[in-house]
Amino acid sequence: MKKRNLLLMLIFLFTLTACSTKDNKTQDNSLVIGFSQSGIESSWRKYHTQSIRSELTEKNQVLYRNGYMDQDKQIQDIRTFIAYKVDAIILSPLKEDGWQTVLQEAKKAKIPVFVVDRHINVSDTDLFVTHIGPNFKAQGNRAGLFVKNYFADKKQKQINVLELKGLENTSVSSSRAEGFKETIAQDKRIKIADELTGDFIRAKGKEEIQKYIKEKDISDIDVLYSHNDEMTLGALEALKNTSINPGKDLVIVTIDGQEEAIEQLKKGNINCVVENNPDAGWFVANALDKYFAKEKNYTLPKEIYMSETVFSENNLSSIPTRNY
Ligand code: GZL
Repeated sequence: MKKRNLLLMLIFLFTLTACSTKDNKTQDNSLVIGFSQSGIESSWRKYHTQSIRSELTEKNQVLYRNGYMDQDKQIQDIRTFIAYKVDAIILSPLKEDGWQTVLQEAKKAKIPVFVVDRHINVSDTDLFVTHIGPNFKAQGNRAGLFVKNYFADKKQKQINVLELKGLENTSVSSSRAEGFKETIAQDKRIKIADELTGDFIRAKGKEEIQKYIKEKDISDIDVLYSHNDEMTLGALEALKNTSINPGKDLVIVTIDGQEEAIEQLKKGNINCVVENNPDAGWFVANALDKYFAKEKNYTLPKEIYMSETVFSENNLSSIPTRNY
């Protein structure tokens, strides 16, 4: 009889300990999170990183890895997170393709993946919990709408656009191009005369415009549509050595909303800045909370869009401080 009571006591004590350990984890709520960022190519990107890291670090341990615009390094970083058995992975992908295999490894390890900023192209959307970021196509639409409205009351027979695109094979570049094209099609005079690629990098944007000035006649161009402020600021540097008056002879439309671009907008050298909100921290922390709360009958939406607007001479006085 005594042995039986002893065994029952041991089982009871073990159960108590197991529950209390589990409860501690639940009460503590803190997670170990792997955060793979694509790079540090723009002030926008640096703020995006800081917003997510500072918000998540309040309650969790964050293992941050900078991919330095190298997808192979990002994939290696994700494998490190899997080996470390993190509770969740935040992926800010450089490119759209090439994630299927490593995300299948994360799924096999039962580690949820949250995609932020640019999107990924995978056959099985169960490989990530949700995508949190801007609506890049809408940003392209807004840029196109500014151009359409700018020329609406002008008699010009043809309006030539030079498009300075971001990094190829990324959802952001293809969607910003698609949205812009869709909206300018409403005015048959507006045509994309030429396309350059600046990889979202200031120096490359400057180099591409310098080359264009040498090889073609930039005075034939009415609009520069640039996929991000860094490349636009590089283009403005290149235009300094020409007789072109940016913002007057050449309408300039850019995306992001960096402080430096707003300063050029206020000087009249840029005509329109489409906001691209980098402040993703709260959205990411909220999505993690909801996911791990495992509330009955609640699943996160596959897309969580961030709010953003457009800045031009019409609302110069109400542009919030940019912080990036
Ligand atoms: C879009 C983001 C882009 C920014 C650029 O949200 O991926 O990458 O527009 C950055 O500044 O390089």
